[in-house]
Amino acid sequence: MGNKNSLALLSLFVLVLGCYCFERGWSVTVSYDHRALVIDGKRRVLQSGSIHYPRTTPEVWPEIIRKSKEGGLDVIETYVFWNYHEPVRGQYYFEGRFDLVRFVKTVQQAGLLVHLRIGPYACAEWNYGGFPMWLHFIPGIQFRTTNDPFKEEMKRFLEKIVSLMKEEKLFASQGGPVILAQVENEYGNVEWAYGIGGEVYVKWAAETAVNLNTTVPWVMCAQADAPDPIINTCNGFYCDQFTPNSPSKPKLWTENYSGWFLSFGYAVPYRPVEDLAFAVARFFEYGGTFQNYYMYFGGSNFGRTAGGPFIATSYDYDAPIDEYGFLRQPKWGHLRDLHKAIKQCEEYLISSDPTQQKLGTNLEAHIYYKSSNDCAAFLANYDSRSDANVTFNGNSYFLPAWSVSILPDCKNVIFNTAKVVSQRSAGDLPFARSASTVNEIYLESSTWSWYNEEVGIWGNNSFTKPGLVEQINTTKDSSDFLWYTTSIYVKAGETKDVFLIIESLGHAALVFVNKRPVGFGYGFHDNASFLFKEKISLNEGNNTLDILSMMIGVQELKSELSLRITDILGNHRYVTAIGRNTDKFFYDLQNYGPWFDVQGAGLYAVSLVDFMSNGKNDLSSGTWTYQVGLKGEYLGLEKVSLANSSLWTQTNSLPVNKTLIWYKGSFVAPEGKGPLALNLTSLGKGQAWVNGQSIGRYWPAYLSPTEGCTDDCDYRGTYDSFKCLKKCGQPAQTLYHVPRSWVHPGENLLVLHEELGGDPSKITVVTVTGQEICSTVSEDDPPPADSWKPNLELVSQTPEVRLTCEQGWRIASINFASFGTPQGNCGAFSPGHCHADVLDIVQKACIGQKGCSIPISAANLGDPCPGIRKRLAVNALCSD
Ligand SMILES: *[C@@H]1O[C@H](CO)[C@@H](O)[C@H](O)[C@H]1NC(C)=O
Ligand SMILES: *[C@@H]1O[C@H](CO)[C@@H](O)[C@H](O)[C@H]1NC(C)=O
Ligand SMILES: *[C@@H]1O[C@H](CO)[C@@H](O)[C@H](O)[C@H]1NC(C)=O
Ligand SMILES: *[C@@H]1O[C@H](CO)[C@@H](O)[C@H](O)[C@H]1NC(C)=O
Ligand SMILES: *[C@@H]1O[C@H](CO)[C@@H](O)[C@H](O)[C@H]1NC(C)=O
Ligand SMILES: *[C@@H]1O[C@H](CO)[C@@H](O)[C@H](O)[C@H]1NC(C)=O
Ligand SMILES: *[C@@H]1O[C@H](CO)[C@@H](O)[C@H](O)[C@H]1NC(C)=O
Ligand SMILES: *[C@@H]1O[C@H](CO)[C@@H](O)[C@H](O)[C@H]1NC(C)=O
Ligand SMILES: *[C@@H]1O[C@H](CO)[C@@H](O)[C@H](O)[C@H]1NC(C)=O
Ligand SMILES: CC(=O)N[C@H]1CO[C@H](CO)[C@@H](O)[C@@H]1O
Repeated sequence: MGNKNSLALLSLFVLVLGCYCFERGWSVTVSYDHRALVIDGKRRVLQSGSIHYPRTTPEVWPEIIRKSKEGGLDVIETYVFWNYHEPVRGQYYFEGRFDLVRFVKTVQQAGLLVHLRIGPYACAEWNYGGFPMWLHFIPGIQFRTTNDPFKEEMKRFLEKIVSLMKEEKLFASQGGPVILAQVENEYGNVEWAYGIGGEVYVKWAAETAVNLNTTVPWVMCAQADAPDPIINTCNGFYCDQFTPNSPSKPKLWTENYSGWFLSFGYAVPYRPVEDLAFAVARFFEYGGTFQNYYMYFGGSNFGRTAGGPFIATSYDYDAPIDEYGFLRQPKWGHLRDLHKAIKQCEEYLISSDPTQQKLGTNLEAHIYYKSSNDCAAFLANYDSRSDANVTFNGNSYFLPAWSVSILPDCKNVIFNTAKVVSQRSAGDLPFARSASTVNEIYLESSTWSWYNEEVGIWGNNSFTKPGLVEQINTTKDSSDFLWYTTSIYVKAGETKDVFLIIESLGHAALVFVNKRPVGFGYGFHDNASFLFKEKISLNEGNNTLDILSMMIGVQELKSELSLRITDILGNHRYVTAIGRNTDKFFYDLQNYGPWFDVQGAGLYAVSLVDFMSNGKNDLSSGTWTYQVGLKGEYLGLEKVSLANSSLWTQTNSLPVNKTLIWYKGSFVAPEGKGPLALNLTSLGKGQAWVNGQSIGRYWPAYLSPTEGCTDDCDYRGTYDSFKCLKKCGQPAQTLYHVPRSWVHPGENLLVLHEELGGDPSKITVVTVTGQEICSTVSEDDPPPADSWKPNLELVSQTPEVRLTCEQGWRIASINFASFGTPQGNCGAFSPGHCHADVLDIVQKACIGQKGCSIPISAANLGDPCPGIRKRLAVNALCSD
C-alpha cells in the first residue's frame, strides 16, 4: 500500500492545483517536447473537444462546458469566425453568441483549458468557411496564397484576435486558459494546388503567427511542412499512424470526427461509439498525448451561418452532447469511462515512448514504463472480424474484434473500447416519443396571418443587363435570393408549347412563367449544379419568365474546387474539377481572374426548345432584369416590430401549399428551462424566425435517398462518413432548435418564409420533460474507471450500475430491474431464466435522486442462481 496510492494522490493534487491556477489567473508556461505539451513544467495527457460558441447561446455555454468537464475533457477547442466578427471591414462585432471573450472566460471558470483556432480560415461547414464576403471584393486578392492584399487582411485579423486575448489576459502566461493556438487550417490538403506560392505562404503564416508572441505553442493541422516551432497535427477518423514532422514535436490529433455533418437531402450519418473509442485508444496506444473530438458538442447553424452548399441547420454531428445540449448516451458515458481509464495511465504515458509487442495476427500491445517493472499497457485487436484471446505478461485476456483494452498496471483491464457499460438512452433522439416524455403543442390557429411575396421585380433597385450574371458577385451574399427575369415574345402562329431548359451552377431555383409557378430545380451537397427541364405553355404575345435563384450557404474553400491558379512565378496551373460543370467554370475563372475562392452560383444558360422541331431559342445572352433579395426581406417581415403591421393578412382560411408566402403565428412556450424544438415536418423549404431571431433554414421537403442506411451499423472495420447512415427516404431534419433564451412568457412570434408550399397549421412546438434511461452491467465487468485502485486486485472491486438524470431531472420511476440473466436490449428488457426481482432495492436507491449507483454483488442483490455469471439490468424514467 502507500506508495502508489500517494503517487496517485499527488498527481491528483497537481491536477487540481493546475485548474486552480487557471481559475485564479496565475501565470503558467506552455511548451512542448517530443512526448507532450508541457504545462507548467509537466507533460500533460489531454482530452479536448470542439464547441463552436456561435452554434449555441451564451446562456447554455456553462452547462455544456460543465458536461464536457464531467465527460473527462481538459480542453475546449473552437474556431474563430471572422465573417461574423468583422461583418464590414474595420467594424468588429463580439456580442451575444459571438462574444468570444465571454466564451473563453466561461471555459476558464469551469477550470478547463482552451485551444483557439484563429485560422482565420475555419472551413467548419460554416458560411464561406468563415471568410467575410467583402474580402472577396478586394481588388487583386487571392486567398490563402502569397498575395499581398490577402496577407495584409489575414495579419490584421490575427493581430486583432491575439490582442483581444492579451488585453483580457487569456493566454496561459497571463493566467488565462488558452494553451494552444492555430494558424491556417488543413491547408496541407490544398497546398499542392498553389505551387510555390503555397509553400511561401505557409512559411509566412507560421512566421506571422509566431511573431504575435502569444507565448503558447501554435499548431497547423494537416500541414506536413509546418515550419518549426509550429506543431503539425493530424485530422481524420483515425490518427494512430500519424507522426509529426520533427522528433521534437508531440503527436497531437486536432480533429477526430465524432460523427459527421448533415446536409439537406442526405441520410443522417452516425459513428458508433465503440469505433470512436477504438480510434482514440489506438491514438494514445501509439504515443499520442492530445486528442480533440470534432465535435464534442455540434449545436445548430442558426440564421444563415450554415456553410455551403446544402449544409443543414442541425450541426448535431452525432456528438457526445447532442444539438439540444442533452448527453448522447451511451456515447458520452463510454467516452467518459475511456478518458478516466487513460487518465489512470497518465503518469506512464508521459514517462516514456511506447514499446510495441506483437501478440499475434492483428494483435499487439503497447507498453509504457515508468520504471522497469512498473508499467501501463494497451492491448489491441485491430482485426475487423475475429475476437481473440491473447496472453500478455503471463495472463490471458479476451479481446473482441476491433477493440483496445486498457491496463493501467499492466495487469487489470479497467476498460475495453467494445464493451459499453455506461448508461444508455432508451431512444435515439431527445425527442423520440418511444423514449421520452414529449410535450407537444400546436400554434394557436386564430393567430395565423400571411403575406404573399411578390413574384419577380419588386423594387426600384433592380437593374437590367445583357446576359446572365453570377449570383454571389451580384448579391454579395446579402441574401440567398436573386431574381432573374426576362420576357418571351410569341408571334401569332408560333409554337406555344416548349421545353424550358435552365442550367444553373446552383443551388436551387423556383421558376415562374407569367407569374405562375412551373417548377423547382435544385442540386445537392456533392454537386450543386443542376439542369431544370420543364414543358411550359406560352401565351401569344408577351410572356414573363421569373426565375428565383437560391443559395443554401456559400461554399467553403475545398481542395476539390476547380482552380486556375497563377503562382508567383507566373505559371498557370489547372486543377481538375470535381462535381462541377467544367467548361463553364473555366470560362468564369478566366474572366474573373482571382475568383477561385468561390465556386459560383446562379444561372448560366436558359433556353427554350421546341419539342416538335427541336429548334432552340437561347435566352442566355438576351436582356435580363435582376433584383437582389425578396420584398419580404427588404420589409423586414421577420421583425417583431412588424408583428401588428397591416402588411399581414388574416382570413378564416389559411392559404396552404402555396409557393413564396410568409406566415406569421404565435405560441405560448411550454414551461420549463429546457430547449424547445419546432416540428416543421409539414413545411417545404424556407427560413424560420422566433421573436425576430432566425432559427435557420429548413427544408423537410428534400428527402434523402432510400438506399444506403443501416440502423444497426457494425462498428468493426474502418469507418468513413458513408458507412453508418439512418433516416433513408426521409427529410434530413424535421426538428429545429429554438434556444430557451429566445422565448419569453406569454405570446411568442413565429415568422416563416415558405418557398415551396406547406401547411403551417400542423407545426408543433415540442419540449421534453423526461427521458427513459437504462443500464446493464455484469458481475465480471470492471469497476468504474475512476474508482479503480491500482493497489487492489480487480476481482475485489465491485462493478456498478450507475444512472444519472439530466440537469434538473430526477429519477421518477424504475420500470424494470432484474439481477440474473435478463434478456433483450435497453428499453425492452425482460427477465431471463435466472431472475431475482430487485425492484425494491433499486427503487430505494434511486427514486427521487438525481442519480444513483447500485453495486453488482450477491451480497447486495441476492443470488438467484449460484455459479452462473449474472448481470443487473435497470430501466428508469427521469423527469422534472
Ligand atoms: C512577448 O510577451 C511576453 C509576455 O507577455 C513579454 O515578456 C515579451 O517581452 C514579449 N516579447 C516581444 C518580442 O514582444
Ligand atoms: C477465449 O477463451 C474463452 C475461455 O477460455 C473461450 O470460451 C473462447 O471461446 C475463446 N475465444 C476465442 C475467440 O478464442
Ligand atoms: C426606392 O427608392 C427610394 C429612394 O432611393 C428608397 O428610399 C426606397 O427605399 C426604395 N424602395 C424600394 C422598395 O426599393
Ligand atoms: C414585353 O414585356 C416587357 C416587360 O413588361 C417589356 O419590357 C417589353 O417591351 C414587352 N415586349 C413587347 C414586344 O411588348
Ligand atoms: C453535376 O450535375 C450536373 C447537372 O445535373 C451534371 O451535368 C454533371 O455531370 C454533374 N457532375 C458530376 C461530377 O456528377
Ligand atoms: C461583379 O458584379 C459587378 C457589378 O454587378 C460587375 O461590375 C463586375 O464586373 C462583376 N464581376 C465579375 C467578375 O463578374
Ligand atoms: C400587437 O398587438 C397585440 C394585441 O393588440 C399586443 O399585445 C402586442 O403588444 C402588439 N405587438 C407589437 C409588437 O406592437
Ligand atoms: C400541393 O400542390 C402541388 C402542386 O402545386 C400538388 O401536386 C400537391 O398535391 C399539393 N399538396 C397538397 C397537400 O395539397
Ligand atoms: C413531427 O410531426 C410529424 C407530423 O407532421 C409527426 O409524424 C412526427 O412524429 C413529429 N415528430 C416529433 C418528434 O414530434
Ligand atoms: C487528414 C485526414 O485524415 N483527413 C480525413 C478526414 O476525414 C475525411 C472524411 O473521411 C477524409 O476524407 C480525410 O482524408
